[in-house]
Amino acid sequence: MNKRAEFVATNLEQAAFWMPFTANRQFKKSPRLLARAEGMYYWTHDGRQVLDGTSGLWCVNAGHCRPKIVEAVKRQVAEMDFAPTFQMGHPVAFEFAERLAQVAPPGFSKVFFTNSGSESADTALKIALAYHRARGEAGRYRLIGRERGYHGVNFGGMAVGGITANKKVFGPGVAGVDHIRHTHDLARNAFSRGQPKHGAEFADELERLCVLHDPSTIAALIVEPVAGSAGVLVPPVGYLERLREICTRHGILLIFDEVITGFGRLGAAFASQHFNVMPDLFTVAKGMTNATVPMGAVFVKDTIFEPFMQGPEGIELFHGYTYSGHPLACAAGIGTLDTYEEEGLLTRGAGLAKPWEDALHSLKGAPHVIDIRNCGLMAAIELEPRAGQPGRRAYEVFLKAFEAGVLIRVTGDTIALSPPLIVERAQIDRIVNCVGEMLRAVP
Ligand code: PXG
Repeated sequence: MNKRAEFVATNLEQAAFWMPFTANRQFKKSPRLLARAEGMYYWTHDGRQVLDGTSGLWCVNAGHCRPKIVEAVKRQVAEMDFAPTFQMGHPVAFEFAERLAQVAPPGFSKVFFTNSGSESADTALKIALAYHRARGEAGRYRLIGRERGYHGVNFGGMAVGGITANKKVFGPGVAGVDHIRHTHDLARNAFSRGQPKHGAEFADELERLCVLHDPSTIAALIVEPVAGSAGVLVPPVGYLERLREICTRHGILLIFDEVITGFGRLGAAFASQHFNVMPDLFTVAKGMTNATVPMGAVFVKDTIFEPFMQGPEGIELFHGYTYSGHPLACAAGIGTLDTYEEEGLLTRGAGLAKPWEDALHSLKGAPHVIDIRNCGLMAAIELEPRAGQPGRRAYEVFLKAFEAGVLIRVTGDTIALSPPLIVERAQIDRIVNCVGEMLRAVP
């Protein structure tokens, strides 16, 4: 055990660290501490090896501590720690933006840097509003999200998000927000492999909101192509196409939140390419720097960028963060893209998607399982909640799997899986077998 881990392990009950999205009292009574990582594995503070079935938090797409990324960050931190990007610039930010534009779908040639997925969501919403105004349509102010959507925890993303627990104690939030319904439909779609067959018509809810509010008041719709946090909700066949069509018809901008789906998770660089449906803007974070240094971005189509450049001379968008384009994050990002490219990781998931799907669906019939969903290298196993104790059963599976050396993630009674894109077939089997064993071990 290293010294720091030892300190933390012995002093946790009174620890200063207020942990995010964590049951602090419960955790600090029996902590789970990760102290080292490499490739597909973590090691706990007491030296146990744990197979990472979740890419950290859906973000370490290339696996842990990859040499190219580590080296790039080391070099950059010694050369220039920080430089401003407000009315100043530095080469590494320009280079990384260029490299990103090269992996983006055609037409997305502009990149706005943020520091997280939450900031990316708020930035995308603000760009959408400012875009309409720049074109003389200031009356488009409404923002539409979706039930069960997750767009981070800042006020904009929280408002368009649709996870009740993340909103209910934080007041009325942003005005002019509405939501379309989610696409989860267990009755018709349980145990679908890949995209479910039923539910394209859920997209027509957007049409209904257009009638209710008048489309000329709606600025943008934001959705995750595959909802992640809400438990891997894969879009029904034809659903995204229909959203695209309705948005286009009414002049509403379509924003894809690709914070989870971006950078190879579905077997293409971005979900828009996997589903062949193009948004007007899309957000990323997580896999963008392999999570080595926090960073996010909004990709913007040329046609969205242009009106901003036609206004009066001067600052075109009054928005940005001190750390937009931070040199360390950009260096990590370049090392990340190099790693993705050298190892073909942005498309590796396409070849693994079928074995992944087959392995997962072998759990159909295992105790408690009421649905299995998969897309690319994402998956969810939904459990029947234990009577009167929602979330408890999945949480116990999580604890037992961790004890057995496999890290999984649970949200409510759904187990979510998203291994690094370097995962091997034997490791897929290990993850799935471990989950199966723990499902049989919990009441
Ligand atoms: N959009 C999407 C689609 C996300 O999944 C964010 C925005 C916010 O990103 P930041 O970097 O601000 O956290 C996310 C984050 C989980 C889980 O297991 C998911 C996220 C974060 C933590 C846990 O469901 N997604």
